[in-house]
Amino acid sequence: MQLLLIALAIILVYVVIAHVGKAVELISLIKDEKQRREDSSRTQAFWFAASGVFLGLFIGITIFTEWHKFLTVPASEHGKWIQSLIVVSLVITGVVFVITNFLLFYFAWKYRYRKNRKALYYPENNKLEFIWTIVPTVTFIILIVMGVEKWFKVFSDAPTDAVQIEITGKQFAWHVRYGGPDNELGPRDFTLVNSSNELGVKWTDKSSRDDIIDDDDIVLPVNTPILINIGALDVIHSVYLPDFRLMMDAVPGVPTKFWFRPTITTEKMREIKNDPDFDYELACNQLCGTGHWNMRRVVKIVTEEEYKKWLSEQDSYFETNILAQN
Ligand SMILES: [Cu+2]
Repeated sequence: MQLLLIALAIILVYVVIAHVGKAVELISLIKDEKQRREDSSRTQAFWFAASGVFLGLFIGITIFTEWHKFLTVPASEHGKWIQSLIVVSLVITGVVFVITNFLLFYFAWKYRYRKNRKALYYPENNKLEFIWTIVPTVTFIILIVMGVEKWFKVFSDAPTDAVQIEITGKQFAWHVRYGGPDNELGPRDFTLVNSSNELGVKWTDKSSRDDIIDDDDIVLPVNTPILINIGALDVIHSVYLPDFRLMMDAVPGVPTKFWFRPTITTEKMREIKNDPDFDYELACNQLCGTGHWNMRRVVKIVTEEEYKKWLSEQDSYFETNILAQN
């Protein structure tokens, strides 16, 4: 019985709505056509402008609350340059975005249809066209020149005293090899690759003997140039160190490299972020297969003294693995 009453009530509400709708339609037919167009134009313009206000609020609040997640503190020298380029580009495009979008929504409201208003015929204005061609052109040239200048600095040759390391990607891990006490990476030869020498390091070469191959956290000194030699054994991976603003593809058969100078130790960054568990990370930035997510390594940036101490405690891979096996 109760269900039947509810069903009847729903049907009744539906009938009332349908009749009200019909009545509104009849009234609008009585009004003249132009007035109807003006009314509907006002409604549409109002909701369009309202959606603009909503969009503006949404974007503003998001930028305000999420900005710190978007651009974290850059932990390398060139990271600061890249950050400043991003900020300058964002400020310029942001101002233009706000002005043009405000005008878009405002004009849709201001110039809505009104029955007593005639449209103005305004075919061209050469001065205006000249301004809106020249201003963006000059702005873009300035941005590009700033970017290219930094590009050449980022991709310049590494200083000769740079700490040499090698990062090689494979499904699904990174092989990290350090130059060792002589800071020189021993040569590799693909004909030497086998199950106990995946990288094909030429162990007969003297410079290979002190190389360190370590599967633990990557340890690097602060304020020292570091040259990463990058490669891959199977598919394309990508060496991604977001806090240092560093990313370079690891391509099989095509050695790539990138040098950078970390400026903030892990300890210091933990203080800056007020997060005692923070760690820099190396991630793979190419979807390289099912275990892609697993290619994470912790990177520890330590003081130069700590780095020297750590280096002196490491065993040469040749002595502990190759010699011991034979
Ligand atoms: Cu990968």
